[in-house]
Amino acid sequence: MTSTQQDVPCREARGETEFDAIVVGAGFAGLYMLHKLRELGMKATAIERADGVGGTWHWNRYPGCRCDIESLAYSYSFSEELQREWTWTHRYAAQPEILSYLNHVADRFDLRKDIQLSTSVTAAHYDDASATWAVETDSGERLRSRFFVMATGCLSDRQVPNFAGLESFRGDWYHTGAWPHEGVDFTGKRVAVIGTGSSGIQSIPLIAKQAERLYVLQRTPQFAIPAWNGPMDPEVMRHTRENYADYRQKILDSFVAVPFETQDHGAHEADPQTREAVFEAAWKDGGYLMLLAYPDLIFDERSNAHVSAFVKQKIQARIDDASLAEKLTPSYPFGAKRLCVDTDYFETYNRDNVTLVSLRETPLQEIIPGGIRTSGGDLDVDVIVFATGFDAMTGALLAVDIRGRNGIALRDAWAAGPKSYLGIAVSGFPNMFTITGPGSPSVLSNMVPAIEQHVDWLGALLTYMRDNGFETVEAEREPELDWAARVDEIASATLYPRADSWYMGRNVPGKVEGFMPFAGGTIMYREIVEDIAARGYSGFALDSRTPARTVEHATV
Ligand code: FAD
Ligand code: N01
Repeated sequence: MTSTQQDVPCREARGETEFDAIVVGAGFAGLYMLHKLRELGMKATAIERADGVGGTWHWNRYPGCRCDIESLAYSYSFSEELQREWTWTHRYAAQPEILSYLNHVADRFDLRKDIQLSTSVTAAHYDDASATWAVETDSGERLRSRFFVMATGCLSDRQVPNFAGLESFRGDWYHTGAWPHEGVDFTGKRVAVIGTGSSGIQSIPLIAKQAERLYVLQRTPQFAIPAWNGPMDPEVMRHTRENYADYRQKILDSFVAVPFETQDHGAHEADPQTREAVFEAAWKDGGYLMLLAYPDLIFDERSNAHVSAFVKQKIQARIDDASLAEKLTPSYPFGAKRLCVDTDYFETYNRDNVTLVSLRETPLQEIIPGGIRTSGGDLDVDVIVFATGFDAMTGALLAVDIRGRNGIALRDAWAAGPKSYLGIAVSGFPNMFTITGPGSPSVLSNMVPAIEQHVDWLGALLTYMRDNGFETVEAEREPELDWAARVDEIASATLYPRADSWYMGRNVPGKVEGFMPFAGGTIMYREIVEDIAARGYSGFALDSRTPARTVEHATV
């Protein structure tokens, strides 16, 4: 048995059904949350649907999958030993390397013995009398805990569009977010990739190299910046390792938790030559940070027009055929959809075996046994790859039947869109927490520091409760509504609402629209939540009532 396999029987079989805390998910968030709860002396368990730890990095094994935040920054900071002993081999590590890192974390901190794999949490109901959560899984287990933490991921509820006829398809189909562990051999195959977001853009160049023919079905063109990925410079690795404290401080001091120095004025204020030089330097550096070349690019229409024009011209220069280049050029504000980071994406369209199918011109009508029918004709294919994304931020939370005080369902509480205090807690749902939930910076920042910040903040809250004899904590309604209004207000000062993005919930038919993350940046967010903590967790109701229950294991 390898260290990645499950080596413990289920909790119920071991007679363990009562916990101080149950964590759902074993990705970056679930693993660190479990570790933190253990540090606090709690009896905790994590429950994970997958048959291994790693979350995103367990599920997304498509060709080309890698991070788009540099690995030195996209990694945990909570353990000095961990960051000193790990060596990243590339500027942007590929999925297998990030997965090995997370497996290493699970082993190094001996987390596996408290992780139940291959198990989905299906329901969690709060019982007011005992102030506990009753948690059910798809294996029929019934567990109980005082605290309930959803670490289920912002991008884990994958979406296969409801195309007519998919069941009739004779070939194979895959979603990038549930890629077979053994890989897929496209040699000699005619392949269609539907979707040109980050997953499509990473996988398309590699699939094109292997497949006999590739059709890319594009609904919306995307902005992508080259990664210029390459092996990690050993000197950079060594220097960072020896100065991690400084490096992590730069992360804390940055707007999106990635070390970067931006300009001190807006792009539209700069003279054209300087602006061009700044954009050129950001382009040469590559990646997501292009969006931060000036601080106002996502806030100011004029500045955004400058960067959009610059990047569009760069995109067009990468494609030989001018009319094809036009079809591949986005028309919404730069960065308003999640910016993609690519390796050879646009050049792929210069290959003879690649055809772009614009679904705006020739809409997809149905899947047929031999392929895909569009209004422009049939595409004969052997394999369909759905790079069609996720029901982001709320999908995995609402997939569980969560009921709070008085049986209120989270699905009902959020019927008009998610309302959450700080993206961490929801009124009516005591002792329940969401790591990087809607209303926190989460997906607008480097996610690993965002996760660590939430887990650390929760660790401090739980310690405060223990020290002051509080049994329950619950977000109050008014502060929650005020926070939601603030999230909306900041979002409306940005250009994000101008694109049909998953940030806005517009990628899922029928989903309530609204900008979900907190767009004020990680520095402002951290200051707010730390201030709230310093004021005795204002906006939270803390209750010291001893509930009518037998607490066998509770140590907080
Ligand atoms: P996840 O890693 O999604 O883990 C959640 C886990 O919860 C999953 O394993 C899931 O199976 C489990 N789960 C969900 N519901 C249930 C249930 N009901 N019962 C049991 N288990 C459940 N972010 C960045 O900042 N930088 C990047 O470069 C980056 N690259 C990405 C690349 C890809 C392909 C994708 C899809 C996302 C990327 N992200 C990136 C975002 C990424 O999701 C986060 O960085 C991070 O990995 C999230 O960790 P998590 O633990 O919060 O969630
Ligand atoms: O998903 P997406 P993703 N018919 O939603 C199209 C992170 N990530 O998996 O734009 C036809 O971005 C859809 O079209 P449109 C990152 O945060 C990071 O690619 O909605 N097309 C779009 O083109 C990212 O943002 C990396 O018009 C349909 C595509 O499918 C997030 O995860 C790598 C359709 C979906 O793009 C999600 O990325 C991967 C339909 N019915 C993921 N429905 C890194 O690089 C959807 N589409 C680190």
